[in-house]
Amino acid sequence: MITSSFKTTKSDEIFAAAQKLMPGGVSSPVRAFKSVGGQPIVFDRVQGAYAWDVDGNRYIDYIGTWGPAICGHAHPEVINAICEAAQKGTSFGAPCRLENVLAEMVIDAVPSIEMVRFVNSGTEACMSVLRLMRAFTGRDKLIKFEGCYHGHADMFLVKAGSGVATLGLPDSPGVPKSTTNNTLTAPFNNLEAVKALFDENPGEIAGVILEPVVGNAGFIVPDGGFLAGLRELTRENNALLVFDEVMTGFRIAYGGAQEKFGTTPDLTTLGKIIGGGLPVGAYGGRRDIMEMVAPAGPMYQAGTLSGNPLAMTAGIKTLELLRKPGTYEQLDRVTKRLAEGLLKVAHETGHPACGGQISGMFGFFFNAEPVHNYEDAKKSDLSKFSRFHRGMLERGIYLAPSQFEAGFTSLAHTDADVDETLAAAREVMTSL
Ligand code: HOZ
Repeated sequence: MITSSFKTTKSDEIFAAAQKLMPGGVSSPVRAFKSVGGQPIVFDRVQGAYAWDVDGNRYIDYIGTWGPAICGHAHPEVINAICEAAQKGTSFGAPCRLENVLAEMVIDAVPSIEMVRFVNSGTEACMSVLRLMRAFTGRDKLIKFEGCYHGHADMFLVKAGSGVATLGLPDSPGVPKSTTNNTLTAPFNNLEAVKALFDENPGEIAGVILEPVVGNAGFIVPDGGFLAGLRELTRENNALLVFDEVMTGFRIAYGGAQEKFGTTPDLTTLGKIIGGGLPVGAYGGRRDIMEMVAPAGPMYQAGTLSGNPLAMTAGIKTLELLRKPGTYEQLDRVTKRLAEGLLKVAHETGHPACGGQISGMFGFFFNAEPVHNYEDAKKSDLSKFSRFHRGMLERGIYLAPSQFEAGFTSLAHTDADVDETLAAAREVMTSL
C-alpha cells in the first residue's frame, strides 16, 4: 500500500531550486529521473540497506550508490576507519603506505592484475586504459560493445549505455568525429561481428574492451563461450582484451567476472567498490603492459588526489569485510530470492518479463524474450517500467530510475527486505 505519509514536498522544493543552480538539477544525469518521469527524491541519509529522504520517507535501496555500498551504507567499520584516517589528513599528494595495502589486496584478488595504478573514478580508469592499450600495441582502433558504458570520455561515447542510453543520446554533441573514428562497435554476445571487425581492420585494432557482465544496458550476462571466444580472437590478432570491471569487480565474486567465468583479460579497470563509497578508480594488468605507465614508462597519466589516504582506507576496510567467508554466498542467496521473486510476481500478474542475477547484481526487463544485447534490452516496455518504478518508489522501494541500469543489493539486505519488496511489486504490477 502507498503509505499515507508518502509526501515529497521538501524533495520537490530542493529539486526545483537545484534546477536553477545545476544543469538538470543534478551532478550526474540518471539520478534526475528523466526517463521514468516524476521528480527525483532528495536523500538526507543512508544506513545499511536503507535510505531516508528529506521528507522522512524510508526506502529499501537497490542502487547502493550505484554499486559501492556492497557492505551496506555507512558500515560502522568503514566510517570509523575513514574518521580515524582523516585525523592524519585527507590528501598527501605524496606516496602513502595505504596505497601499497590496497594495491596488494587488488593484485591478490583479481587474476589479471600484476600491477595497478589508482585514479579517482571509473571514467578516468577507462580513459587511461585506452591510452595504455594504444601505447602498448602502437595501434589506434578499439572495439567496444553497443550498450556498454566505459565512462564519459570522448572515444567511448559511441552507442554507449547508462545515462546516454537512458536519455536516448547514445552519442554526444561536443565529441569530435576525429576522436570516435577509431571506435568500432559490435553487438554484445556476437563473436562473429567481432571477428568481422578484426578481418576488416587487419593489424589496426589495439584491443577489445567490454563489461564482462553488462550493467549499463540493464543487466546482461555473457553467453557461454563469449568471453573465452573474445580471449581467443584477441590473441589471434595480437590485440589486448580489457575487462571493465568497474561494476562487476568485487561484486559478482571477490575476483570479479574474470574469476567467476575463468577468462583472464590482459588489463582490467575497477572503481566503485574499491573506494568503499569514496571516489576511486584503478586500472591494472600484466606487468609488461603496466610498466609502460609513467614514470616507469612513457605513457603519461597523473592525478593530484589519486591514492589519497581516505579513499584507500575506505577501500581497504570494504575489501576486508568482503573477504570474510560466506559474504558472496549471502549476497547470492538474498539476491536470487529477489530476482526470482520479481519474475514470479510479474508472470503471475500477467506481465511478460525476464531477468536474472549474479551474486549481488541483478536486472529485470518487461520483455518476454531473454535479453542478450542492447537491441534486445531496448525492446523492454519502457512505459510500463516507468509506471512500475513510480509505484515502487511510492511504496518505499528505491530502484534504479532507468531500464538501462543494473540493480545492486548489499550484505545489509535481509529476507524481510526482499519480502517487503516483493509484496510492493505484487501490488504495483497488479495495478499496471
Ligand atoms: N553512470 C552511473 C550509473 N551507471 C552513475 C549514475 C548517477 O550517479 O547518477
